[in-house]
Amino acid sequence: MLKIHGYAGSINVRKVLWICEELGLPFERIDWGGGTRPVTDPAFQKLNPVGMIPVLEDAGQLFWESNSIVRYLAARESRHDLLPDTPAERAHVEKWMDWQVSDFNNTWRYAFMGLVRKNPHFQDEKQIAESWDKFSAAVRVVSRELARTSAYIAGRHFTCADIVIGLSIHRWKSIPLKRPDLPEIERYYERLCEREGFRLYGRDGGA
Ligand SMILES: N[C@@H](CCC(=O)N[C@@H](CS)C(=O)NCC(=O)O)C(=O)O
Repeated sequence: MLKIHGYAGSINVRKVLWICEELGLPFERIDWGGGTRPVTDPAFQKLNPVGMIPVLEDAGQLFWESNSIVRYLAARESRHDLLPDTPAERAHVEKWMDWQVSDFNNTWRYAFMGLVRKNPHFQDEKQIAESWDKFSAAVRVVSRELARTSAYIAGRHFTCADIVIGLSIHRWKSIPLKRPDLPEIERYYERLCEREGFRLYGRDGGA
């Protein structure tokens, strides 16, 4: 059976939990990080040299980086609907995944740590406001793309990219600040709520 290392509240662990639900793959989850067992433990460092969760263990092989794990599992199950096998179609899915884990991810850190995690090191009001503005600007990018596709981030069908973008949208909605009115985002969120994986691990799986 697959082993997923990482505490269940982590947004990056929840990507892996959600794709397992989409694929119908059973797994065992093992707590690391987030106040459970520290990722600095030498036993964890053996699982991932960069010391981050999630880590996926599959028949003795170790995989890390959440978006890579999502792609690996979709490819392992030959789910070309979730991860297309033609280069151009696949790149259209992957570009959103790469943007999520790099640029989009970097917008919210300060506001999320300060307002949701209530970390005392992230309480500067100006920096919270700057982070929130950047986060909302990135969500507007998603909103404009959804207006173009009328459905999902990479086109008419649900793909791996919606797992990582969907979790990011949930995070945006978890920030206790007044949000701009973005009907495309609300419709997308409702569409994602139709999926068991999002209901279990995206929407309700924590902030
Ligand atoms: N780029 C990495 C980022 C992973 C990451 O930031 N993981 C966080 C949890 S969301 C972590 O390992 N935190 C250490 C801890 O919780 O102790 C990925 O997508 O897998």
